[in-house]
Amino acid sequence: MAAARGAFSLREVLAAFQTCVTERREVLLGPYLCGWRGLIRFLHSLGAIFSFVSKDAVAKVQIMENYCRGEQREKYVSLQSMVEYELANGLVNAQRRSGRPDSGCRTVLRLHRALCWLQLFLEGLRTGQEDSRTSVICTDSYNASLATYHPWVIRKAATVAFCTLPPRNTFLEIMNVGTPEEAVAMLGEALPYIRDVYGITQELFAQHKLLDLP
Ligand code: 1PZ
Repeated sequence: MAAARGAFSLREVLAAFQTCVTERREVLLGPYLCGWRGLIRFLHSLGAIFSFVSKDAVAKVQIMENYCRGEQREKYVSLQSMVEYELANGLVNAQRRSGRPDSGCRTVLRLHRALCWLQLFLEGLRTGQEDSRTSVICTDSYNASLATYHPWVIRKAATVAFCTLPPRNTFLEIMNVGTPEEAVAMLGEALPYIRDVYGITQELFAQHKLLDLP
């Protein structure tokens, strides 16, 4: 049904994060970016008021896709190989707007911080009361994560946009996973994988002191 309407399900999007982690606990960039592309598509369905968010997310995913297709593509197979390569070649600590392109590490760090928000937000949705407000869940998870890194004007714009989010049950329905109950069950299955990707990335970046890249 969903496919017939040209809609797509958040189930497949979240499943991309499931396939990110290899047996050796490496995070593969291919499925990681696929997951992000899907999230951005979903974000489009929430309306133009979120276009300032999706523009930035698209720009960051594009930077990473270019690395993954570029001359050094074999260095950009996993987050681990990327970190090793960029650090070994002094590509990481360049000041922004120094004329040097944004590194993969600083770009992934932005997506990684957003993944923290996503995790909190989806967990909030999953465990929320039926009549709880999506905008409140979203604002709380944003304030507990991403907001720390954003200037006032972005925090303000984000807070305004969050107010347009539909009620929790409607939101669960537009995820196109089935009934709200089915969506909640899917979140319960998918969230541990997202948490895993987040945890591995956090540890990797902490280990190499990459959590504050400008
Ligand atoms: C369900 C509702 C979705 C709401 C999305 C919540 C996230 C709000 C984030 C607003 C930030 C957008 C504006 C751009 C900010 C950039 O300055 C920062 C830092 O990058 P830099 O300037 O250092 O290059 N960018 C970010 O923090 C990355 C934000 C990515 C947000 C992706 C959201 C994906 C939403 C998925 C929806 C299910």
